[in-house]
Amino acid sequence: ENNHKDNSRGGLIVLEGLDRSGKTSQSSRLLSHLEGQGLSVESWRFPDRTTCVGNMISSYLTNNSQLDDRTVHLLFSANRWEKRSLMESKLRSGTTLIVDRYSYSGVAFSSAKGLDIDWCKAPEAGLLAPDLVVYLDIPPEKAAERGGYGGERYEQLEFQKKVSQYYNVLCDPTWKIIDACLPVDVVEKQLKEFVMNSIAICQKGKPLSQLWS
Ligand code: DGP
Ligand code: NA
Ligand code: NA
Repeated sequence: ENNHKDNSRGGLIVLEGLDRSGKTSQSSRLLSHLEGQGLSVESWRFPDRTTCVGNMISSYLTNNSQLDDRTVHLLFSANRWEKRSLMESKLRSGTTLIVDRYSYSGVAFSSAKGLDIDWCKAPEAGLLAPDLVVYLDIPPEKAAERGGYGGERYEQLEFQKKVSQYYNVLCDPTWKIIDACLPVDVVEKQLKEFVMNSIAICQKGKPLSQLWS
């Protein structure tokens, strides 16, 4: 197994990007690859629509309910908080988590509505910090061309343009950016390389840390 050291752990790998940037299909390719390497790995996504909070979020996203912008922001955050302890125990037990969207989506999507960015970051502080953030970079116009959007609340070009601007604000030099317009196999190859490096560092006992605190 991976437990060469007591403090060996799994990696917290986060994929971010606009809607239709390819995160979901890349996560599943990555999952198969890592499983094939014999690693303990799970694929997660936020929002996790299976919980009570997630149900409220899902109903909002599908336009089956209306919620105040700050209220929905806090629900998305609560949806990450309700998974925090499980996330920590999985990582400590050596399982790598590939997470499709995290706090950066939280901040980028809510700021794009006009909410103050620092107000948006505040409830995310203290969640586990990712070991790796990979941003699948796609121009909003290109994303919109990809077979159209599914019709959920945020899936509109003008809104996605604003989200992309806020991702730019959040992006720091530790993020790995992949051009999501490249062929899927090329994106997959680049992603694997970033992820394998990050997991190796976590296996050597990199301490867990907290986001924005
Ligand atoms: P997905 O299941 O990845 O398609 O996400 C659903 C939609 O919700 C998508 O448009 C991105 C958006 N979203 C994801 N996380 C958050 C969040 O924390 N806050 C807000 N406001 N929107 C989010
Ligand atoms: Na979506
Ligand atoms: Na998505």
